[in-house]
Amino acid sequence: MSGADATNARETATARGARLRLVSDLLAETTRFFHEEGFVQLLPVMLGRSTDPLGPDPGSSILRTTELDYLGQRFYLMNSMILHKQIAARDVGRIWILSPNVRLERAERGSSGRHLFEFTQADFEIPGAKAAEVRALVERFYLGVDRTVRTHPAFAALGVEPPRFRPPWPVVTTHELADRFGTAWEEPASKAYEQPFWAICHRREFYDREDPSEPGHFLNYDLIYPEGYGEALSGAEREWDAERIRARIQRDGIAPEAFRAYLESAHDLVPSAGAGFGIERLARFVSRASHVGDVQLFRRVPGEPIPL
Ligand code: ASN
Repeated sequence: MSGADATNARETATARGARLRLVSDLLAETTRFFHEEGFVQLLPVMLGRSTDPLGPDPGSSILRTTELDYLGQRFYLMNSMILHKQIAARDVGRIWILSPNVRLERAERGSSGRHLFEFTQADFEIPGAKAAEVRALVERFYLGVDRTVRTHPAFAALGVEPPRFRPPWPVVTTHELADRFGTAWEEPASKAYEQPFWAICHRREFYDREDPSEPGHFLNYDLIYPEGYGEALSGAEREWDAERIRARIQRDGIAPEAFRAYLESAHDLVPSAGAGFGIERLARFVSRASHVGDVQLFRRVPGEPIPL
């Protein structure tokens, strides 16, 4: 190894160590926050009899959901725990989970800077909550993140300044965003903003509630990071009426067999709202990493060769 190569390798190892320490401290802050807000932490499931269809959603591009047969039953690897969260909110109350998700994204997504085929989201659900209450909770969470990063030693090691979080953040409909930035608004809109913003009213998965008083209007919300970093979080008030859920599954044209187990468990769901935010995307944004894979020790970037 030349002297320059050795210096680069040392710098890379220092940056990696700093980012891993930051991820660890962001996890500690996330745990502290949900604990103080009165949530029960559940352990994740990784295999389910039904999972998130991740569609129809213009932002989703998975090749397929991974399935396996085990002792006479069909299981799916978790795209997300959304369906389990609804049951958990009904049975337990305010819950949160550090949930590993496997999403087999297309190889092209590897260059977006923000896609991984395996990542962890902090996923929470609140019985009886409305969208505005969830957005306020998330904004409180980011004030804690702001305090954590302000004094964190990783930034001196990385030679970057963490962003400041100054909620409350603007709420914009996807219709307004599409008018201003085109249908693929996420990246240009993210580049145009200097603070995070909320994008509301996405037409997507059956579990996001359609406003009964305004059909075609959806009671969901995404938090978008500024400066081109893109989506941070997605969430919604949920569709909880079994008949409406059935009708939405049919309207979306998705195979009902994959949701039979969910529909059997979903008989007396309660109204709820929640969201999930990617831990790696949070760490990427605050540490100004060029790729979300840079905050993982074992990179899971679509299309890259994976050593282990
Ligand atoms: N976690 C998201 C939610 O709560 C769902 C997802 O990850 N697709 O709505």
